Formats: sequence, structure tokens, C-alpha cells
Amino acid sequence: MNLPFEPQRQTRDYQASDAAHHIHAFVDQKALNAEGPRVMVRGEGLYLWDSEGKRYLDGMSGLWCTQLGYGRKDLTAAAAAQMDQLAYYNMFFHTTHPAVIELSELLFSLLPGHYSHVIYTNSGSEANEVLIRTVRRYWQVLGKPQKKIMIGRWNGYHGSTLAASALGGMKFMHEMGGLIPDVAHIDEPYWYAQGGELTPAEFGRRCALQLEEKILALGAQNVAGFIAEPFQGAGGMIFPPESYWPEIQRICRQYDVLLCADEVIGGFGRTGEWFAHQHFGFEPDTLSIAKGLTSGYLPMGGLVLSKRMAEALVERGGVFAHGLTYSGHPVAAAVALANLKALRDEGIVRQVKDDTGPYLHKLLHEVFGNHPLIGEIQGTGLLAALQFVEDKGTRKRFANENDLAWQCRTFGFEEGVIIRSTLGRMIMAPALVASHAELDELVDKTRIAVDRTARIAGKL
Ligand code: PXG
Repeated sequence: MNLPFEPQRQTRDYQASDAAHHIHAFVDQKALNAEGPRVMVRGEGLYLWDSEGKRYLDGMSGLWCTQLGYGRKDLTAAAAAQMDQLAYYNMFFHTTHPAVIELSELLFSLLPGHYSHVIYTNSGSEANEVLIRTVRRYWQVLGKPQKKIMIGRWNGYHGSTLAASALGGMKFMHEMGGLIPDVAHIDEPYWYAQGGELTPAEFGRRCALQLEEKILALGAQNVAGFIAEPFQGAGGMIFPPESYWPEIQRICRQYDVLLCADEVIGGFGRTGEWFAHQHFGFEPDTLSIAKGLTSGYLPMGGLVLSKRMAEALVERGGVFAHGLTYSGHPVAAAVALANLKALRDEGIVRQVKDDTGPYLHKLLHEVFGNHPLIGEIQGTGLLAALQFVEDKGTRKRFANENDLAWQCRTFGFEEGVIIRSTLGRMIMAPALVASHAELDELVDKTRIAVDRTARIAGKL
């Protein structure tokens, strides 16, 4: 083995202990225990190594979060310095600290000017939990306490806690643990699967009009906000047709419903803009953020508020009975600050927009544009989805598309590349620092995995 580290224990030993004590995310634990999880032990740049010494190109930035890649010494140094100076203090006893102040200054220098305040959390799920209470509080302050209902979308993802999963539209999650009151859903704008004979533009408008119908059915006086990811991430990296967001924004404004963008995946440069709503050209009232805020080095999230909302809450709201022990944690804030500085000062977001993003998409179109298994290539910046299709003419998808995509993902691991599968779509979202050579490798290894899958599907 040629390992860039000394393995501490045998893989089998790690796996046995993991099986004895650990419940993993979104998996049949018994089956995983029998298989034994992969043990990741090191990361450097875009690469990961497992405990067997196998190297992987991480095409998913961990879970869409390691914007700067692994092993950045400036982030480690920022964390260590902050731990030495002030490892913890809270935001409760009329107190603050420099790390969080400087982080907020930098954050709002990167955001469009109509946002002014943020409530920090530890994760994206928490950001969306806080969203519900903050939006409801806002309407209370404005004298409209009956405006409580949040509308989300089927197949949207907003986190795994009770209220966040209720906002999301993963029915299998709702079935495990239940929903909360005052949440409703409309359809997702997934043209390739659901657009039928409509053009993408017609379908986008049709999906947006569902929001209007839902608001009217519930009564605009009862609806607090509409939450959506600018593009769906966990649901399959689905980009809405161009007609979608302008119409959604019109409807929210017309009925005085807050437009809440979940930027947990789309934020911090993924699309080549700082925030995904800028790519799609709309103006949300709130932004839920997490993941790329710290490049995943420490847990941190937040809810960003427009000036209009913040003004109501701050100037007229009195006490808002909300707070978390770790809101604005100094070490997480110091790491977020170092991360955002690096993204800005190294010109990484601009590079994604002008250079590496177009490079990735050119490569993908060259390699997969006429591939017999791929019906559509979606995405922008360092973000892409390959749609599996059985019949390109009719956009008929395979009945076993989930299994095929999972198989493709497994082939990817065998080839040494990590790509994600969701419902017949292969997703890639590499770190924003990816070089041309790394993008070449990502696409090349993905092509091998997709070709192997195409053979199973009888397409090659
Ligand atoms: N909103 C969005 C849009 C997300 O993608 C969350 C909220 C929740 O964030 P936390 O930090 O609480 O996990 C997410 C999380 C996947 C996958 O398989 C995506 C997420 C999490 C786990 C898996 O694509 N996104």
C-alpha cells in the first residue's frame, strides 16, 4: 500500500465497532453492517483516501459542501487560533464576539444589498426550522398572526429534522415521523420527467401557477411563505425552466407571501454566482444557508433576512424568543470567515463562472451529448446532472432507473470517482477549486462508469 498516512487500525476492526454503535444516515443499517462501510481517513484538495489506501476523486464536494476542497491549512489555522483565543461564548447574555461580527460584515458585503441581518444556526435543517418561526413571528409583528402556512414542493429537500422534513416534499420521510400542521406542497418543476407534451417554458409557468392556485385555495391571508431550492439538489439536481422563477416571484409579491430560497446547496459559488438565486434572477426575502459557508470544515448555517423583514423584527418586534447554544459559534465563525475570504480573494467564484464551469460543461457535452444512455445534461458552474433515458424521443425513463443509477455510482467508486445517484440521474458537484486536469479526470472516470451502466441497460 502506498498511503500518505499511517493507518491506525484494520478496516475490519473499524467496521465492527461502527456496526456495534452507529446509526448511519438514510440507509438500511442491518444491510450496511453486513456490507461494512467504507472508512474514509484522509482528504487533500479534491482527493479522498479510504482505510485500504484507495484514492477517490470526490466529485460531490463531500455532501455538496467542501467548496475549497480538503486540507486547507488557512482554515485549520483560523480554527486553531480562535480556539486558543476564545473557544466558546454565546449570544445570549447581551454578548457578542469579533469572529461573528467580522463574519457578518463579510457575508453582507458578498450578498445583494437588500439583505441586512442573519440568524446563525449549526446546520441547514436548523436554518429552515428557524425560518418557520421567524416568518411566523414577522407576520405576528405586522399584525397578521393568521399568516402561518408554509408552502413547499414535492421532492424538495430542506433537511431532516421534523419541521424541515415537513417543508421538504420527500414522502418517504413524511411517513417516518409525520408532518407538522400548516404545511402544504405543490409539484416540482421537473420538465424531463413530468413535462409531457408541454414545452419547458409552458411547463415552468404551469408549475408556478400551481402556487397561485394553492394560495387561493388556502386563502392568501393564511399563507406565510413559499420555500424552494433555486434548483433542487438532493431531489436530483433539477433545474426549473427559465419561465419558472419570474412567475413564482410575481405570485409571491401579488399575494404578500414571503419568498424563501433554500441556498444550502446553491450558495457560496456553486453556480458561478455567489448565490443561486442570482443565477436564476429572482429576489427572495430569506435565504437559508449552510454547507459552503464553512466549506464543511465545521458545522454552521444561518437564515439571512431582507432589510424589510429585519426592520420589522428589530424595530417593532421586541423580544424574539429564539436562540441556540451554538448560534454564531466563534470557531465556526472564524472558519467561515477564512473560507469566505479565500473564496473571494482567490477569485474562485469568478473562476467557476468564467473558466472551470464552462470547461466542465463543454466536456460533458462533448462526452455525453450523444451518449445512448443520457437524455439530458443539466446544470451550470460546477454543478451537473446526467439524466438516464430509455427512449430519447419520448423521454421514457427506465422502470429500474434508481437501480441503474445506484449501479453507476458503485462503478464510479470502483473507478475511483465519487458521483451521486438520484432517481435515474447522476450528479456531480466537485469542489470549486477543481483544476482542468481534475475535471478531465472526473468526466473521464464518470464516462467509464456510465458506459459500464449502459452495457447493463442494453444501450451499448
Ligand atoms: N436544505 C437543502 C437544500 C439541503 O440540500 C439541507 C437543507 C439540510 O442541511 P443539513 O445541514 O441539516 O443537512 C440540505 C442538506 C444528498 C444530500 O444526498 C443533501 C443534503 C443532505 C444530505 C444528503 O444530496 N442536503
